[in-house]
Amino acid sequence: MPYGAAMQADYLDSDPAYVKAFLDHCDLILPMNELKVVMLRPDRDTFHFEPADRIVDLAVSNGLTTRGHTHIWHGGTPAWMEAITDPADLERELVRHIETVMDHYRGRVPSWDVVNEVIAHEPTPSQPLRDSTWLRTMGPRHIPVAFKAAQNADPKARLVLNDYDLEFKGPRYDQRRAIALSLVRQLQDAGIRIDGVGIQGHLYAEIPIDIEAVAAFGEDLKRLGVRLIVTELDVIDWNIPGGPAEQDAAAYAVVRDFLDGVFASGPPEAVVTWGITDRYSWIPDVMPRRDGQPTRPLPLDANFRPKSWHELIMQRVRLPA
Ligand code: 9MR
Repeated sequence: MPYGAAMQADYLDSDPAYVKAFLDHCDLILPMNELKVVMLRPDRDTFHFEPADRIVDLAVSNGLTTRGHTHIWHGGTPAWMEAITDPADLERELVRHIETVMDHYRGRVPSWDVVNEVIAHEPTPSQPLRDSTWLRTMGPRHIPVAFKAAQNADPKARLVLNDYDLEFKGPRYDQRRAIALSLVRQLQDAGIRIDGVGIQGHLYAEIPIDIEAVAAFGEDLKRLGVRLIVTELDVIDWNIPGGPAEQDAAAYAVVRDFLDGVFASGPPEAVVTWGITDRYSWIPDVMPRRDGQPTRPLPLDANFRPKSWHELIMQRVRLPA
């Protein structure tokens, strides 16, 4: 099973040690931002493939695998696309986008996050889905339309529904897991293929994992023929008092519990971390530490030294199924 990490094209030229870290440690490298619609499509007529191509080519030429992230995301839709108000027009553009991008990468990108974060942040029975331009303009059918287009565009690609907050304890998380399962069933009932559910794994060092619930979620998916995949693992440590030793110990414990839950139903399709080194991460920008000290979200520290939870991932992915 591959261990992989998300890479940012921004640092390819400026930081040779960054590229080396991926080549030293990864079986899979995926573009973190470069395949988002907002990055690929500055305007309706342009497909700007170069930055994503650099990462995909780096992976493929080194014999590694890759993944695509992502066709539909409320946080990655360009303004010109959000401005489309006619449902048929938006649907045509969505299908054209998916066909063009998957055609470009056919045979090189074998797994895609077709939709990302379509479950409402705090779902209610009447509002299970994310309030986005997609939902407002096309309704819930933006999800099957996207999967169907992806299936047609590259019949061999693995198609994944990706989301966050699927691993913690409590009714809100139970509900989010239930909605993910229900989306899988709805696609299958409509005769549309879905191969995986991505559990992003943006963990909080102080929030306990519901190991049993994650295990049951994996079993439920398995019964539907769908596999879990860890897509964006990292650890938010802003509430952990102390220094690097305390941060890393807390991170180790939460990653261990998370992997215990995920692996309970069998090996996931892959384990992917959202970056590889503490040198570059979204977490200090969005959730910096209260004491102003550096965050330690990723498996390699800022000097590329592996932490104990990097070793833990390696043990799990190398274990015979
Ligand atoms: O880590 C990504 C950051 O570099 C980007 O600026 C941001 C906006 O495109 O997206 C971040 O990645 C997100 C991912 O695409 C979806 N799940 C949440 C991730 C962290 O915000």
